[in-house]
Amino acid sequence: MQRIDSEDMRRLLKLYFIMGSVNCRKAPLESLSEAIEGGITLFQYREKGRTAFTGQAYVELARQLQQRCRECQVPFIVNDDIELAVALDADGVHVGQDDEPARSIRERLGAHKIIGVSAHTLEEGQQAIADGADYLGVGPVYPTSSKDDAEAVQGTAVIETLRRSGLTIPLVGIGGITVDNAVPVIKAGADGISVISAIAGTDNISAAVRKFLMVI
Ligand code: TZP
Ligand code: MG
Repeated sequence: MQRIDSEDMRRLLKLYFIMGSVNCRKAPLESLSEAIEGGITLFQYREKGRTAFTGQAYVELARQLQQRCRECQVPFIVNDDIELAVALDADGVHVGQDDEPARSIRERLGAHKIIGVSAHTLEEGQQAIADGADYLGVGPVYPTSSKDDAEAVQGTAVIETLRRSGLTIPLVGIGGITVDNAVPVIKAGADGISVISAIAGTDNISAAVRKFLMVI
């Protein structure tokens, strides 16, 4: 199978929902189901934080969420954990700068899986592209409380720098994005936005997703 086409990747990045049990107000499966009903285009399982599930519970939740994604044809991406992605035959992985490079992940996953890499500078973006990343996650655009070890807030500057430098790779903005501040991220050159709390932390998840889709 072939590597994902970049226009298909761009479409998937439009509204990329990221979540783990720690981020949810209601049951994770319910939260995901509502987000899918609202129209998210991609999902990432990111089970991190002080009270995150581990062991069997961690794997079991991944399976449940993946199953729901499969039923609804929303690709299922795993954060960081390449072993889990392989074991579940997930649609892809997302890794940070401290994780294994995209090049060796590609060797393990094969050409057809989606590989996303977090980039905070032009150099990191260029390296990820050279290593074969399918998309970049760029941020934090705005202040966020969903990532303990988040880098400095960068506004839309890094996204603009990447685009001005001629990088055309599919790219998503992340960090503190809400319905009210999403538009500048797209205007800066992102193909979509990644959101945790402004979706998982609301009471009416499907309504929040629909509002995001309307503004972007
Ligand atoms: N990487 C950079 S910021 C961030 C991650 C995972 C957290 C985004 O969460 P939120 O709640 O949408 O700010
Ligand atoms: Mg990581």
